[in-house]
Formats: sequence, C-alpha cells, structure tokens
Amino acid sequence: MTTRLKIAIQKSGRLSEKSNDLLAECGIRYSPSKRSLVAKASGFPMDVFLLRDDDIPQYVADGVADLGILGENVVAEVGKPVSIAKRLGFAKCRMSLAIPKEMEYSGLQFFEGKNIATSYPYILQQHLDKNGVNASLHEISGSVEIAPSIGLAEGIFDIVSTGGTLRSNGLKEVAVVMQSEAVLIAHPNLGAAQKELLDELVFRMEAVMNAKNKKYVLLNAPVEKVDAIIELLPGVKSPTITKLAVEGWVAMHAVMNEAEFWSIIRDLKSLGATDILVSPIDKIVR
Ligand code: PRT
Ligand code: ZN
Repeated sequence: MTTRLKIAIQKSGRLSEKSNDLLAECGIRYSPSKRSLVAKASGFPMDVFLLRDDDIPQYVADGVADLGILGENVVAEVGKPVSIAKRLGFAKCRMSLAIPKEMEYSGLQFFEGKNIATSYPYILQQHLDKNGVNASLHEISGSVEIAPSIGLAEGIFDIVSTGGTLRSNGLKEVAVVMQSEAVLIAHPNLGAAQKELLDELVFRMEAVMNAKNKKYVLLNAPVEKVDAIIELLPGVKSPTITKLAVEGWVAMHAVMNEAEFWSIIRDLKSLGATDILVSPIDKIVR
C-alpha cells in the first residue's frame, strides 16, 4: 500500500481559505463532502481532515493526522507535543493585553490582583508567572473585548490584528505577549515514508512562498545604460540580458518584489528603459 499523508486543516474560519489556496498552489486539490470530515486529495498522496482549529493539535499529537495547519497561538495554548515544520506567513496576528483606554498603565504590575478575561488562559498564565504577577483569569470563549464594559474584568488578553476591535470597545493595547502566524505542524515521530512526503510538501510550499509578491520584470534598454540599470535592480545576481534585433538595444529580465518595482520604476524610465512588462510568478525553486 502506498503511504498517504493525513493533513488536518480548519473546516471554516479565518484559516480555511488560505490553507486551501496554499495546498492548491502546491498542486493538491480535494473536494470536501458535506457528509464526511475527510476528503481524498489528488495531485499528492494526501487525505485532508476538515476540523475546528482547536482540535487539530490533538489529532496531530495522537497521530490520527500526520500534519496540521493552524495558528501558532492555538498550538501554544493547547500545549500538545507537536513540532512546527514550517511557518506559513499568513493569518499574522498578536496576542495582547488590553485595558480601558482611560486607565493609566504603568507596566505588567498593573494587573496584580486584577481580573483578566481571555480565551487563552494557558499562554497568559505562563506570561504572568514568568513576570511574577498574580491575577485572576476569567476564561470566556468569545466576545472577550466586551468583558471590561460589563464589569467582568479590568483587562483582557486576546488576539489583535488591526486593533480596530479594541478601539471600538474603548480599549487600548498595553502589552504584546506573543506574535502568531499560521504554521504547518507535524506529529513528532513520523515514519520514514511520511517524513519523505512531508519533505516534498515543504519543498512545494517553499516554492510557492518564495514567489509570493514577486514579479517577473522584462524591459528593453539601450545597451549603454545596462550597467546603470543593473545597479538599480534589487537583489539580482545577474539579470538575463538578450540582444534585440534593433542595433544598440537589449532586453533585460529580472525578478523583484512588487514594492521594489514601484520604487525604481521612475529611475528605470529616466535611464531609457521602455516596454516594461511585469508579470506574476507562480513558483520559485531555489
Ligand atoms: O471554528 P474554529 O474553532 O475552527 O475557529 P475560531 O473561531 O477559533 O478561529 P478563527 O477562524 O476566528 O481564527 C483562526 C486563527 O486566525 C486564530 O487562531 C489566529 O491564529 C488567526 N487570526 C489572525 C485571527 C485574527 N487574525 C483576528 N483578527 N483570529 C481572530 N481575530 C479576531 C480578533 O480576536 C478580534 O476580535 O478578529 C477580531 C478583529 O481583529 P482586529 O484587531 O483586526 O480588529
Ligand atoms: Zn477555534
């Protein structure tokens, strides 16, 4: 029997679409069915489990699934023995303490003897212990940000992304406890065959991630400006240069970040570059 990798991803929520997209860009497709929580993938020997994110660490720790994709914050909170195989760069957020905006904040000691509402008691308790602060934690599963206004707690500990939710609830962020992003986790003792498939999956994910926000830029330039243009091209070891049929002109090809492109476009033009084409890149294998 050929080995198959079992991966657990979030069924529906903030991570599901990006997790799906990442697998699809790695050539792995599946169609979830309403009746079953497992879907057989094509393009890779893989079965996809669709779960609540909080359940993923347990499945992976027990070896029911070999891999999982979820937020680092949940991995840290649940505390199951799993290893992080790859940081995936999406669903970035931070876990922060916040208090009503009119309160004065002097440091973590502010929380001494106070009540803090959170859905992440484990991460918070560890942070308070490390800093010698005693506080009472109130575990609630949702709408943590309303706790101070209803008198349940003096502060909260929650996920923050833009900070808009805190602001609209009259709160201010006073301390960042951890940064988080989506991660690929793995069972700590994968078999050799599974390990080989994991390496192949990580290889594909890296090729996809290397290409994120990268553009392939083609331009025509007068031959005497080539050196000056090379100076401008960021992080390029040796751009490809080909002769054009027209005497004294070359075509140059390079890979760069979108932001870098916008920052040099005016200079490229003033050096005489013309017919500048910019196209997306799907994968970069280094
Ligand atoms: O149903 P299931 O249990 O699977 O999902 P869930 O409801 O537990 O999680 P979900 O889908 O809301 O989030 C999944 C993961 O996304 C989290 O564990 C984080 O790793 C990550 N993530 C990234 C976020 C955010 N950004 C985020 N902004 N999770 C939640 N939020 C919340 C935050 O709590 C705040 O209340 O979004 C609100 C808006 O944030 P601001 O600061 O942009 O206003
Ligand atoms: Zn959850």
